[in-house]
Amino acid sequence: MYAQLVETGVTQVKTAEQLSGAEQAFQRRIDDGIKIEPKDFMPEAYRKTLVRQISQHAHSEIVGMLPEGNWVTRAPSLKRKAILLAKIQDEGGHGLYLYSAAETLGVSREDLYDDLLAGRAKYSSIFNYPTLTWADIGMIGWLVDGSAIINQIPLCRCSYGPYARAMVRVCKEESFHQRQGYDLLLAMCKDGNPEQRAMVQEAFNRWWWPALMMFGPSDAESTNSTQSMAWKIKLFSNDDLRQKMVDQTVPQAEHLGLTIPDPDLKWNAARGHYDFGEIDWSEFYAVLKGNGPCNRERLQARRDAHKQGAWVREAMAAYAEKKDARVAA
Ligand code: BYC
Repeated sequence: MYAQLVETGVTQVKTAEQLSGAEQAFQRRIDDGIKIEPKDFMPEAYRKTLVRQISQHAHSEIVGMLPEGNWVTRAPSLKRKAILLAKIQDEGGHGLYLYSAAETLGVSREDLYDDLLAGRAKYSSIFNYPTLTWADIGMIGWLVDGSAIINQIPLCRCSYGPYARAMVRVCKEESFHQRQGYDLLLAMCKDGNPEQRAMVQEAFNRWWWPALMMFGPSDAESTNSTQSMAWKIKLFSNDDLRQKMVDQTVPQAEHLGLTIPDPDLKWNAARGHYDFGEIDWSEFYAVLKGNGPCNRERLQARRDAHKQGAWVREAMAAYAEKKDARVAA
């Protein structure tokens, strides 16, 4: 992760009196639950915040294909290979819907993608971790797609129409992704041998904490949350969604017979939630700065793919030009 290119210009949330007439009317529409569409008035900072979040989200989908792609040739059966291929294709599709949603805000896909390749744009921290064993593929489905669903279901109701609508299909597909991951782990844990169960526990130990980091910094450190929540780009805070993930996942881990790698995890009857240990935020910020285990490898893989795919883009552009010329003639 590197410094983010897009400066949204938001330093603090404006009070009602500081808003212009148009901004007040805009905020009223948001408060009334009316969706904002591309041609509607929107404050520049709202537009930039959406470009930032949607493009980071799109980049995450595209970079997120890499850790799983690593196992396509080594999937243990034809059935698992077909499932994995379908899932990875879905992630590519999500990236494309999201770049399209970002384009409705007046930016170009090429510019956004150049920002990714140049290391100027962020993508989710989680994709900078390696997939060392087949159990890691299960962990991505169960924990990473599981977290993604918790984060993205509320986005189906966010204030910007094109983003909200893109999220509906994305969430349906993420649900299949989560289930295939859990199914794979169930097969290893229930029908597998002791080595396979140990492989799942070892993968769980590596993925648990990075999955919790996906939800972003704690609310106290989340620079964008207050304004994004006022604009209903975000409907829940990072910590609230993280808590939801822990509460939902602990019983699922117990069903698999796994031990949560957190000695401080315990049910708090008074709160009606699990308490859990402190996240190592120094690791999170190191990954954001580009120093995670696979940051350099991930960007290099995207750069190489872009270079190797140049002929396809050129061929398609030449074909489109030829077709246009034929129509004009
Ligand atoms: N990784 O103020 P905050 C998938 C940054 S794809 C990296 O709380 P915000 C899948 C944040 O950008 C899943 N950076 O930010 C795909 C900000 O920096 P900037 C991707 C992170 O935006 C393939 C700074 O930290 N999901 O599921 O209000 C295969 C301060 O944070 C992270 C989405 O993108 C992170 N984890 O909230 C399988 C969902 N967290 O930009 C699966 C849409 C924070 O100011 N995005 N940062 O320089 C969101 O919901 C929000 O952007 C976030 C962060 C909750 C992630």
